[in-house]
Amino acid sequence: MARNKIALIGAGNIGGTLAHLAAIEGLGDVVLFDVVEGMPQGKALDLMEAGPIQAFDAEITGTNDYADIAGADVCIVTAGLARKPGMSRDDLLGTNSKIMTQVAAGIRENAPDSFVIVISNPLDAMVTLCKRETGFAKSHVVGMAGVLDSARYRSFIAAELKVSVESVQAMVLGGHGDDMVPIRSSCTVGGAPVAKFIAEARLLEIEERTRKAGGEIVGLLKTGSAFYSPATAAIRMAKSYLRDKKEILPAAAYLEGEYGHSGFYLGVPCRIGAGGLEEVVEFALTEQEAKDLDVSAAHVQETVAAMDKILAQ
Ligand code: TXD
Repeated sequence: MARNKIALIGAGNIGGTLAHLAAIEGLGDVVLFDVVEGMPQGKALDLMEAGPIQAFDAEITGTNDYADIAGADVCIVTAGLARKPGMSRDDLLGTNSKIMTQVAAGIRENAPDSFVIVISNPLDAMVTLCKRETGFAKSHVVGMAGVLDSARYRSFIAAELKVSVESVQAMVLGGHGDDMVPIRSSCTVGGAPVAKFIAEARLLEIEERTRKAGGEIVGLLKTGSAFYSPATAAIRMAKSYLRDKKEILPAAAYLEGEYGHSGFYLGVPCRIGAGGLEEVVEFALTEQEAKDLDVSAAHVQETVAAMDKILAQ
């Protein structure tokens, strides 16, 4: 049985980390694509040479030619600019929407049956554009943000309580922006509601830190944004697809009435299996959480409208 093929569109900080994680996890052969001559090829060679040490046999190649992603089972898109200190994710809209249009054409023409996971920011607008430009079904184009944002929420709570991260379950929904929505009502520690362990004021501080966690790292790195945790999050989603795990993971999905919204992408609980996004899972939110989700959705719609204006120029 042939190995799966994973195409990484963008071989920068996240792309290189994705390639390494995919090889270690044995997800399949990996093709790194980038527009920078030599860079994807160099990273692929470097990773291949790690194979004997880590005992992975994945074929890892680098290319500047979309034809080399032919037949990919999964495409993970990180192509685009990353934030610098002082920049919002929306500041990347102009440049990255033009890049995403090219990327979507490359995927449409060479990997028409692939499951596409978009990472590029501003995430919710970029994944909306990717679906539009590929013409793929909503089941096969999703955005990675919620798994990362939820992991941030979980890690802060675990650190606060000095418990295993595996004992903290939580979801962050909505757009991948400063108005993302940590869903406290379904956040548990050892199966019990988090509010039984952490006071309201401290929980509010943790939830605010979760919303701003991306910017916190950009401020520290100064030359770019987070890449280990975003890559790890996307690999979790790819694994649920490739191994038909049917995990329920927070991800940006194209809504058609779920959570009261339609016609754009928003971070919601998704069942991801061999059918791609198999189901948007709806569960009751508190009144405040539902209101916050609507605010976040409105911001996503504004960003998509701004993107459409730029693309129409
Ligand atoms: O949770 C999330 N979704 C976010 C996403 C988490 C962290 C980072 N987020 C965004 O991912 C970030 O704001 C960027 O928009 C992307 C990629 O971040 P990364 O840190 O990997 O950026 P790099 O290191 O600059 O890599 C981007 C690569 C770089 O090598 C460019 O040469 C390449 O993209 N690039 C292209 N590849 C293909 N096609 C085109 N046109 C192209 N233009 C640039």
